[in-house]
Amino acid sequence: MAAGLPFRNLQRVPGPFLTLRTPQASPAPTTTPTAIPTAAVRSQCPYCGVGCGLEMKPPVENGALPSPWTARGDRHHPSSQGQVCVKGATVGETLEGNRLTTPQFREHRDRPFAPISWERAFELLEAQVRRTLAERGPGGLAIYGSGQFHTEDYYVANKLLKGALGSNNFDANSRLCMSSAVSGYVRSLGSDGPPCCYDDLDVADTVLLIGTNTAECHPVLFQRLLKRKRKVKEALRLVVVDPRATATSDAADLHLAIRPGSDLALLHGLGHLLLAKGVVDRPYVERSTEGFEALSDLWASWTPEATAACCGVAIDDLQRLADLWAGAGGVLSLWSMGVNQSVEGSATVSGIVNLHLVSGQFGRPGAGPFSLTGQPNAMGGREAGGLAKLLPGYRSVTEAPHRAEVEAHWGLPAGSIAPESGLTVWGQVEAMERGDLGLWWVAATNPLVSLPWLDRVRAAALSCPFVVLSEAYAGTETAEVAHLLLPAAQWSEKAGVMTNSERRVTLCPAFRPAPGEARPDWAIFAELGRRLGFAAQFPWHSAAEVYDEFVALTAGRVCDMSGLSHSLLAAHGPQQWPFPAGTDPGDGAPRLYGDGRFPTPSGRARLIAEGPAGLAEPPDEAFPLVLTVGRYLEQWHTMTRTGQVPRLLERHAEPVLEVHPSDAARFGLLDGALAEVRSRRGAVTARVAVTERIRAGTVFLPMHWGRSQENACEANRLMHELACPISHQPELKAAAVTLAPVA
Ligand SMILES: Nc1nc2c(c(=O)[nH]1)N[C@H]1C(S)=C(S)[C@@H](COP(=O)(O)OP(=O)(O)OC[C@H]3O[C@@H](n4cnc5c(=O)[nH]c(N)nc54)[C@H](O)[C@@H]3O)O[C@H]1N2
Ligand SMILES: Nc1nc2c(c(=O)[nH]1)N[C@H]1C(S)=C(S)[C@@H](COP(=O)(O)OP(=O)(O)OC[C@H]3O[C@@H](n4cnc5c(=O)[nH]c(N)nc54)[C@H](O)[C@@H]3O)O[C@H]1N2
Ligand code: SF4
Ligand SMILES: [Mo]
Repeated sequence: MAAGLPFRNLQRVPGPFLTLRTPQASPAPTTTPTAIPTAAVRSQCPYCGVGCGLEMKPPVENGALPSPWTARGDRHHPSSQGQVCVKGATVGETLEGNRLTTPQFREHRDRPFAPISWERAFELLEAQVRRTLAERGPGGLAIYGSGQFHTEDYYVANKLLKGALGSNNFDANSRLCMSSAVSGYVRSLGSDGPPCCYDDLDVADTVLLIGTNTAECHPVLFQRLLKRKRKVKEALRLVVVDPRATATSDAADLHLAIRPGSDLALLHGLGHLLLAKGVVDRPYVERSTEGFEALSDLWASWTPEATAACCGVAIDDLQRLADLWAGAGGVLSLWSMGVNQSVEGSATVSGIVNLHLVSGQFGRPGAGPFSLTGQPNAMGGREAGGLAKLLPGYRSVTEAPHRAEVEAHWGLPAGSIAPESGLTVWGQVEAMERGDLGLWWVAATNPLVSLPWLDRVRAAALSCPFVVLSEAYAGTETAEVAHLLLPAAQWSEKAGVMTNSERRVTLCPAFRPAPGEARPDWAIFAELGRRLGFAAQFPWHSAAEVYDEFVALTAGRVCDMSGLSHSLLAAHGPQQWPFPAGTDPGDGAPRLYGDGRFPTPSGRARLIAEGPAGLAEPPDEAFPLVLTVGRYLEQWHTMTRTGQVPRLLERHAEPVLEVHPSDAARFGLLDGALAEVRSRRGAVTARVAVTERIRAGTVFLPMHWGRSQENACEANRLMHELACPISHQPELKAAAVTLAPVA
């Protein structure tokens, strides 16, 4: 083993950490259970950020093959009250098939993988980390993780990379998903953390659903709204803003089919009309906000005429929207990727928050700006510091006091954590192109389907000297570019904690054995940490111990969870944060900022006045249409799990390109025939559905079918990488394309 680590940042890291020490004996690597429980087990659904409670029933042996674990809604889970959708209900059928069961390695990408031992896998990892540090320094290491990690996985990965190894190049697929919501909340309110809760859905009287197909992507929340609406139609008004008609807009009182990328203009235009109606909570604005003057000047310029022209909607519809907002006792805004995945995502999130603050629709039941998180633990990732600029407890690597607090907690010398933001995932791709990365470690995400501009990502990854993939399943698209595959124990096989959209934390217990030699992600990161000489930093024997260390670091922060532990969650069920030490079970806060005080230097929320700039790649003569990419109810992302359940493929057996009749006529396309969709970056072929449900000039593809699927249609070969300059979230909802019939 190499005796020293010649290249750790010599100025920054004094003392013993310059030399990596001899490997230490390791605690048992996994927490997977040996005995299968006989009674039902409670957990959180591992799919979307609604975070429904599931009750998992063990297999029954009836002579033949044992049945899979079966799932049903957990009536005791406060977030979902017994409800589930088709994905949650079928999760038991996805757990066994097609799993990765041993580490595998190949030296060259043109060779097949060969199974290796964990011992050998760690030798390879350790050697590559040491080589990279020696040749390129900490900046040559990068990890790309996922909102499907448990909080413990996130915490340990970040401690390893940002703490022990001195590289902030940890990013997660939340970059593609929630980072505009994070930066929007931080800029407007001073901190991340959605201020609302699901009970607000039961008391709001107008709900604005902007850039979200809630019916398909957060179905249990949508059913909760529909149930109320069915009882008393007038009790609840739904407004949907989406360039497509969707299952969500089908239930709406008002659907604004805006031009893609024009949301910010719409919000400012709504502000204009609210000002004109005098819907301004003056005392609140004066006491609790700053920046009103600049915002009202900006709103003044967004007349109904200007707004309608920019958004491509009728002035009457704008007026109706303003009337609904003005007349409502409680307005709740829900949003998701149609807002976040935009070059002006952060400004648009703040645009939503602005309207709530100014009109007094904030901080009380049934009112507020409520970001719907995508993944089951996107929230936990934010809490644990799972983006390139973050540290645990909603801290930032660029704040010296934050670094010092975390270094002290981690038992690392001052200066161990680098003071600059690390590489975002697209920054990691560009770093590979430049030859700057010696190790790209992808875990719990499938970027060879989900990142934009896939041909470029593939070439970049293939040029990287060492790509590691921690995966639960075999044969994913990203495995094609990897050297080393690490089999991951997944949800149900490892204990861990997830936080859902309403800040509710649920313990997900381990109740099935992991297949083969699969290990929990956190245990893999911790083992490597010990082998690199950081035995004191990675000492845990269980996820519960990891969690205890993490929550202690949140004390006094907005996301204070210092009163939580695995044992408390096991005994008392899911809890909402803030939950400081000493909080009684059930006494977490349903809402934030009800007192009108905000964690900004002035204690006031900031009204952000930024005008819209439009799409990064607007349509033009050569590429006259806007392609938007989204989801189907029955499929989860890149289909590694849901693609295994035949029932889930019934409604959409293949991806379908939605085209408006006028565009179909213009490009000579017939319903049911094949079309080529071409952008500046590549082309794919898809089956056409001619439908009035999409706005003319816009076409839609689902994101799910990557190139390993039978009906492959890699939508993201077409997408560009241009991103919001504040959140660095790419504009995954819009690229300019053209169409042609395929013979
Ligand atoms: N069934 C299912 N549910 C899921 C997931 C899944 O894969 N499958 N994934 C989860 C994850 S990680 C996420 S992030 C969420 C995503 O949840 P959503 O954001 O609701 O889902 P999408 O289909 O990506 O996009 C939502 C809508 O944005 C619209 N849109 C496109 N461009 C614009 C625009 O410029 N403005 C506006 N206002 N709307 C626009 C699209 O037409 C689409 O209907 O879903 C979560 N839930
Ligand atoms: N054009 C376009 N592109 C998009 C989007 C869009 O709307 N439009 N949406 C974006 C968004 S919001 C998201 S969230 C991403 C999602 O994109 P991805 O994150 O790439 O999608 P998943 O299929 O969920 O990938 C998760 C992987 O982790 C594996 N896995 C599951 N559990 C575990 C575990 O415990 N440990 C490990 N190591 N592996 C595990 C699964 O098998 C799967 O391969 O896509 C983004 N891409
Ligand atoms: S709504 Fe989301 S969390 Fe609930 S069961 Fe469906 S996929 Fe799971
Ligand atoms: Mo997402």
